[in-house]
Amino acid sequence: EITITIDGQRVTVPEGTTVLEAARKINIDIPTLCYLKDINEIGACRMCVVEVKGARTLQASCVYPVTEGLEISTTSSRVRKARKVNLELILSNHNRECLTCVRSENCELQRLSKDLNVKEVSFQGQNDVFPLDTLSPSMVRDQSKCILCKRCISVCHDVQGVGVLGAANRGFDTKIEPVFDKSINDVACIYCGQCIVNCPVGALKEKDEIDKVWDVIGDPKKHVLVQTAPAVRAALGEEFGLPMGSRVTGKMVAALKRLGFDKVFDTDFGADLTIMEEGTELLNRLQNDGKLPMITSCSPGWVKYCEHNYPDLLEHLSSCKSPAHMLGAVLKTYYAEQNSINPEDITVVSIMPCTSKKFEAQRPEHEHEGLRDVDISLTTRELARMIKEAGITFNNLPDEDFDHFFGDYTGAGVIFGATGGVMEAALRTVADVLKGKDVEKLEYKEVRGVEGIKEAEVQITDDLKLKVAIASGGKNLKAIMDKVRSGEADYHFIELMACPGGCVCGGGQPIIDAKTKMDIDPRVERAKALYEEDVLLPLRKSHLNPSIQRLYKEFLGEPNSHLSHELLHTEYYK
Ligand code: HC0
Ligand code: SF4
Repeated sequence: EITITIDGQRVTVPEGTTVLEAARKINIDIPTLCYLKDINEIGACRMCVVEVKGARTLQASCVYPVTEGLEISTTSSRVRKARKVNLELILSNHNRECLTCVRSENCELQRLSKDLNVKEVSFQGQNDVFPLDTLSPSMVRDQSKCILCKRCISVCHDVQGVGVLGAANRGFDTKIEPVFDKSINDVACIYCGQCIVNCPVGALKEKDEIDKVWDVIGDPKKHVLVQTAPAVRAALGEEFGLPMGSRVTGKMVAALKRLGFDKVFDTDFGADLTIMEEGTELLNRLQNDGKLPMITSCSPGWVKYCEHNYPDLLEHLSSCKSPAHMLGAVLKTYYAEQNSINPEDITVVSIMPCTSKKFEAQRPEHEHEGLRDVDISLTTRELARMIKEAGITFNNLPDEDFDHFFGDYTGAGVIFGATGGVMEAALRTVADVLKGKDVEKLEYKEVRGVEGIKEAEVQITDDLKLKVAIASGGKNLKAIMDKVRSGEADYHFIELMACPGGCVCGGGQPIIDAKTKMDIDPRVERAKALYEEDVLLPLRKSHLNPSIQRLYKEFLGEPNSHLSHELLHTEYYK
């Protein structure tokens, strides 16, 4: 325990605390910009400088550890002046088209300018002209807004284990970019969007496809179906000022109906369907000496990561398409047939917490007889913008229900959005199948939680103990995959998700500023919303979904049937 004095107030904190954190404890909010807790603590932007008694120069409080008796001033005129000069220098080189910026009102730089009372920018910047990098199907880089905070570099390298972003040149010419100034499309980027959700400004953003969706909705010839990923309901409310972790399933459906979609379906149905297919595939591999461990393949960021880094291990991936794509494929066949609609007139829009899903939607593997499984994929943020553009007062909407059949889902489908959820959903079904009865146990707490890597052994029957692993966040995927490659991983089944915490914290979710993330863990809050919905549902096992049962009876036959393989499975090669 160490006691220091900040602006005349005494505060006692554990050793290893920084001055920035200590100040927060006594409600002093020192400004920061490059700071990202545990990820980018580099003291580079110098917005957080403070005066330390006895020290000659101002110190960056985000990296300055407390020592007994330290005396700090956070508001002296020297401090205030230095911060303003630093901020104005950043602003002088920043493209300040705030009115039309996607991050307007959710920009840490804008907020800081306001908080620090900056009234004019007294420096003349270089204002270099940079072309937008729009080549990737998922994201856009706008160098003119980059403030060189390096958060994206740290996230991409240290959290995601990808490392395709770096700093080039020095001094005024410093630029953040992929190696050799390539497009993000031409490096091993997995489009996870973690750099986007950690960018304080608008230098990185998803590729906006809202207008495409408005166009199809407005086209009388098009029958437009929308589906929502499990994790969207756990975060969309944040865009409308609701607290983190608010579950807005019913309001989200109501909003989608008002936007003009012909039917509002749920990716959770696809998740239940995936459990049928993937569970059966797992049992087959177990019984017939198939490739083990089997690894989930629903996170397109993870699939791309595997293709770039473990092409020799692609056989471990389940052949199942992701839930969103399974649903798309049955909408363009069974649904089209049932409703006598020409599948070519159907547009499937998916609302996803993910930027990589835009890439997945375009993959050549994901079509059937020339029809795309998913035509357009929007992020949670894009959906929020559409709702705002339509003038819908989201918070006053009533709760409405998904449309029948493809909007019917179980609790197992809902929890897919949190790390460990796919595993738990699979265990619920596999246990029933192997025991030949409705097993009472529903909750597998051992696979829940936000740790980056989880391992568990689950006794399913007397002779089968399933060994499973779950990981989220690229760096953790790497740790697991290195074990698989070296033969040390004696698991049967592994769930891997590219984003830390799983889809609830996907790169397409509402963006939470660095300050808020010091106090609240969105992985925890958003996951809670999903587990809450799971408990509320009458059915919590995928195979008990009556609409899934009917789909097999009337259309697919049985899991892993010939037709299932044609529509719902694929193979990845690189
Ligand atoms: Fe996910 Fe999915 S759970 S990847 O994390 O499997 O994006 O939410 O939609 O497809 O269901 C994302 C979330 C999905 C899919 C589902 C899976
Ligand atoms: Fe790195 Fe993911 Fe951003 Fe690509 S999308 S640059 S992999 S953080």
